[in-house]
Amino acid sequence: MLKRSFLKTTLAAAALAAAGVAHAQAPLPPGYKAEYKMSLVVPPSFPWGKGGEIWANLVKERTQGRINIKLYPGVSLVQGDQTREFTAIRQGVIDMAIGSTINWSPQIKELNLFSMPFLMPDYKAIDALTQGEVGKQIFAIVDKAGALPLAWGENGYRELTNSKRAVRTPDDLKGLKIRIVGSPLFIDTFTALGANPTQMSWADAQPAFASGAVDGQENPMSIFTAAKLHNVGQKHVTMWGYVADPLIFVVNKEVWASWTPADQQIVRQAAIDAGKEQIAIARKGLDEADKPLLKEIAALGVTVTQLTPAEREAFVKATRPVYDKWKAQIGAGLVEAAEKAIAAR
Ligand code: X2X
Repeated sequence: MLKRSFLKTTLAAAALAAAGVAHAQAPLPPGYKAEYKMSLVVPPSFPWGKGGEIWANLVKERTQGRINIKLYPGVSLVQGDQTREFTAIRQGVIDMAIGSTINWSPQIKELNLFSMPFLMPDYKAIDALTQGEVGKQIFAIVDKAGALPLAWGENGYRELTNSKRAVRTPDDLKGLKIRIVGSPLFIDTFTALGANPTQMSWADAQPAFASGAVDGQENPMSIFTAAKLHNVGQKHVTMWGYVADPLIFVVNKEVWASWTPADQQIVRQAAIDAGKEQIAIARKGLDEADKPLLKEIAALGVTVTQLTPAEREAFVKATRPVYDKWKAQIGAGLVEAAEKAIAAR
């Protein structure tokens, strides 16, 4: 008897609790997960990771919590190996990501387009590609490779830094051990310049700078400041603007198919809105005429070398054979479409 009334009370309490939960949060549509995993290389203290936070928050707000996204910075879902990220998205180990074209280029050779040395001279040139026909072609290729692309973001212009000396000429790079990531295109570029390139993940790179195992690297200034690379010996910056890596917002295709059309539309629009905001954050301090971010970096005790057009041209010339070789590998048609779009910007 006692046992039975206890059971009754417990059941009633459970029913009430369930009703309470249902009141606060409508039940998820069938097939929805309680949480989705978003992969990122860096956390929200970097403009790139901030883009992930903005996207996740917009989605949560606009779906009233139906789609709840957790950030996994440090590409932790693939144990820090950023060049395996795209495969993991395709396979469903990762539900969604904002990834650099560099990190996915081992799987999608056309993404090497953005790593072609000195292809994009300025921000307008990046926009001419990502916001135009070339961008559409690239999205079709990413889609075919197995993940659904939704929007563009930007890591930024990758400037050269090192611990040894100010670099003004290809000769100054001779013998410097430079950390690179991603595709063999980077090995070719730095070999052509007389440097000694070594491939390693971002996770491994930072201790390697600190210990002096490598002399230099190339990354956007927003990464330089957020990671405080001046504290790990990177005291010389050369603004050469040789390559910029866009970011692509993607979703795993099965995850996408599991959402209602209305929620798909919300996730897509949120990615576009977050991408726009993220690009503005990534360019802050660099797209103004006086580039105020460079003054801040110089104030950290860093030498900032700005090349004259003639000095820059020497780097262009030295890497031209690499450009020509990779034009064929990427596909001459795509590269020529990019060259035309940039010329017409
Ligand atoms: O590893 C890098 O250099 C980084 C953080 O820029 C990328 O993920 C491409």
